[in-house]
Amino acid sequence: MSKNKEANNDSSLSVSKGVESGNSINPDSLQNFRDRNKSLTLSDYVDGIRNGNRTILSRAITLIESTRSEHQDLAQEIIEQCLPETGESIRIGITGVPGVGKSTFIETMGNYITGNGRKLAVLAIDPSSTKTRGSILGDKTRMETLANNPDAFIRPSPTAGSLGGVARKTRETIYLCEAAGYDTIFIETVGVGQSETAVHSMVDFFLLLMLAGAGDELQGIKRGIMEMADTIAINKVDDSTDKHIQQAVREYKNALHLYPPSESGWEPKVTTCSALKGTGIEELWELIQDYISATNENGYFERQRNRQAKHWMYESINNRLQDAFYNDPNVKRQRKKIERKVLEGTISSFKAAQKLIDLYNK
Ligand SMILES: Nc1nc2c(ncn2[C@@H]2O[C@H](COP(=O)(O)OP(=O)(O)OP(=O)(O)O)[C@@H](O)[C@H]2O)c(=O)[nH]1
Ligand SMILES: [Mg+2]
Repeated sequence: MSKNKEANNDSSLSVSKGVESGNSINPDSLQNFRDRNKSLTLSDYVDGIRNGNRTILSRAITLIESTRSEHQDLAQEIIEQCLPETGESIRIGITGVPGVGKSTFIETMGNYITGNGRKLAVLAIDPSSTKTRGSILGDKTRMETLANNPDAFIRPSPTAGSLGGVARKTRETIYLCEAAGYDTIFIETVGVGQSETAVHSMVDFFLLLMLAGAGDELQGIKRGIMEMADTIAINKVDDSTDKHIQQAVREYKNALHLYPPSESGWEPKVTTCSALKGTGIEELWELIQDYISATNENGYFERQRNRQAKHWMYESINNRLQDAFYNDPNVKRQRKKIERKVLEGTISSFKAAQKLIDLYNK
């Protein structure tokens, strides 16, 4: 040390050197923060997704969900480029009335299969979320261990838009998750309305969770939903020696026999599980594997996927035309006025529709 500096140390203006401290910001979070905020190019998105970067995957899904047309266009480009990496997963729909245990089940099954080396993406179609905004957010806390599982990715349902719009976005999100390396996709929905039909048209296997000891009328499950089920799992069977359970299994089996045999050649099964205790989960997963191999062998798996792809082409057309129509400035300006005339009875519904469509076509 030079004499000068030594002398300086005695000055009241001297600055003590201090101890070198470690980096107080976790470099990973810093990278995350940068990923979250910098604007990304098309190839940033595609590379990020292919490398399984969750932050970039989330951002791409946000583009899918955006109503802005430049976001939509970019999202379509990303999906297009990711397409070669898609299709290799097993897509499973999970439904059941509120409180049956869907979230608990997904958490338990999700941790079980990721423990066996699978990578899981959990998506949701929640028709109620338009009103309550973020009801699945509560779900995310109910799926706490899964939310922190590095092999699982949970995405809440998009909250804005019609069921058709939300379903299309979920369908597109499946592609991105597959390209990001998720080989198992769970799509959760509440078993009360039409959203099951939308989910059914995007999954390979449809699982219906039910309870024992309550008639299906009581459980609010529509007949059509039971007919779509590849398996009914009776949840909350914490004690499998319970006699009532065997009775419930028989009843559900009988109910399923009333439907015509499915084109898949698969006879729908009835199983029991306890999502809380984790029993019956492994057996159910094996059942799903059996279904996948059986339908792969007889060609149904591929046939169904093709049919779904075609279905979603037409759904997308309807959906996009609808979006374009309602977002058209002329239509936006006149719609309420013309609607009022219909309510006043000064113009017929059909004439009103024609007027608006003419405005759109201008
Ligand atoms: N005893 C028992 N309770 C369970 C089981 N599975 C879920 N539950 C409980 O049932 C309640 C509802 O479970 P959720 O997983 O939130 O049900 P959900 O179907 O996701 O409900 P919504 O999100 O409202 O549609 C919770 O208190 C769970 O702890 C089970 O196997 N046994
Ligand atoms: Mg739930």
